[in-house]
Amino acid sequence: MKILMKRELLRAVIGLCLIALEDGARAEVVANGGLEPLPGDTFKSVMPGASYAGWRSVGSGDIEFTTDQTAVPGGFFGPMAEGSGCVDLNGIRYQGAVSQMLTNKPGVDYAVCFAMSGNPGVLGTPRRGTKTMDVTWGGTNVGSFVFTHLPTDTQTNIRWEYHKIYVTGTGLDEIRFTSTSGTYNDAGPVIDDISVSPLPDTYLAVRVSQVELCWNSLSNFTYQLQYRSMLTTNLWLPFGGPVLGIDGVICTNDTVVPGELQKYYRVIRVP
Ligand SMILES: [Ca+2]
Repeated sequence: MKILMKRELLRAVIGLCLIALEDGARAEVVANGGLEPLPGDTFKSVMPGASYAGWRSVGSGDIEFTTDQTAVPGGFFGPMAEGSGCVDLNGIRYQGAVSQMLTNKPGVDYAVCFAMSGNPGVLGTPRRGTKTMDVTWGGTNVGSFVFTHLPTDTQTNIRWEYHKIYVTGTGLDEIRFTSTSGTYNDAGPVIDDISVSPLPDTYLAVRVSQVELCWNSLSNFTYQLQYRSMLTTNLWLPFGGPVLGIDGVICTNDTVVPGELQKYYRVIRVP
């Protein structure tokens, strides 16, 4: 029951991110945003300056691709926010960073969405101090993020928090996730499920939702408003009932239904 509740919560948190991204056409701007290791690897330490699985290790310390097949005291590391792998930005030598050059469309706004957690440390040697991380886009800091541990956090009970930031493409931009967490050499902020999706263009639509139909009338006469359209096979049909003239202008309204075919009106005097 407890596991089920955790999964439900995770699904709800993931849902928040996906709903927001449904606005934009989802495109794979980022490669291996799921931070999955290469086939055959269940764990991979990547030294500064080295590249691995689409990402480059660019911090002062190494980073670790960790998976749900990475054995830790008490079981396996996880669960992941997505797939079976994630990255701990503090490998073994304090703050690391990962980066990727992203080809994008200049001037287009993008939503960057990712899941963040923290490595709570090996069972019996907790490292539950707050984990912090900066995200840069094209070298500019676009967000600083904090993950606060609960006393119950363990490496077999990873909790994820989703974040979303907005950036603008210049054609080719570096995205970088940098640990600013220096409390522990080997337990830093953990990231997973990175997506970069274009936002839809903002547009303005002008629509007429109603027309006003007015005609001049004389008392002692009765008038009948009529309409026709493709739906009436172009036959004139009454619009409302007969109306007595008032020696003045009579007006009424008709609703214009979105997508409705062209509609014609006329008014006739009835005996
Ligand atoms: Ca993953």
